[in-house]
Amino acid sequence: MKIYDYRGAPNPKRLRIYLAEKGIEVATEKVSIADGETRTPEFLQKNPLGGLPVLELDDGTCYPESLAIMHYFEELHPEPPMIGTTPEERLRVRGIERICELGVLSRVAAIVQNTHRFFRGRVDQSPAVVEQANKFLSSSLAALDDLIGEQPFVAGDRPTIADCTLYAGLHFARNMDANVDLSEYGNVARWFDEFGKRPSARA
Ligand SMILES: N[C@@H](CCC(=O)N[C@@H](CS)C(=O)NCC(=O)O)C(=O)O
Repeated sequence: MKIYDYRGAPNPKRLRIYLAEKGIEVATEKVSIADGETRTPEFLQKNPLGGLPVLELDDGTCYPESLAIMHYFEELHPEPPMIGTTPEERLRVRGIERICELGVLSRVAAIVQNTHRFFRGRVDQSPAVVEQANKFLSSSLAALDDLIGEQPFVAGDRPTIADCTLYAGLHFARNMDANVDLSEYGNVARWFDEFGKRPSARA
């Protein structure tokens, strides 16, 4: 199997963080978003929406969607558990992960696409979209700040898929100058600093 991957993008990064935390090694092949390689007819056959990451199994079948790929690996390799060990824990972790993706990573992506010079000419950049995204982002960060509290990880005392998604989202914001100010969210800021020291954060 192999993963089609690109280092400058948040969804491939959250999968790499997850795999590093699990200690799972999978071959990767770079597909450059910057060079338009996700939009070639060959790549669109692997994922009609052109997004990364994509998991290709040994029989050649291809599967997009980072979260679905994490769930697949979690079923193959349940240890260490990164979604929880009981139905209630999984319910809680999955819900928090959704806040991290829909409230943070996706909002950061919208801000970056509508402000960064890389996307000028590729996207019809709109200040109204940035304003909306910033509002949703602020309320999501406030909710996560309360949820994290003094816990070492986003969903408790061990890393989960929620950490992978939140770290990839905030790391993308920092790398792409999205001006996400964490000073009002002290618990998120502390967690971001601490998680950033883990080897998986450099994956
Ligand atoms: N929901 C998808 C999103 C995939 C996605 O949009 N990936 C971006 C990078 S973060 C991408 O590859 N964009 C390039 C393109 O759309 O051509 C996932 O979680 O994997």
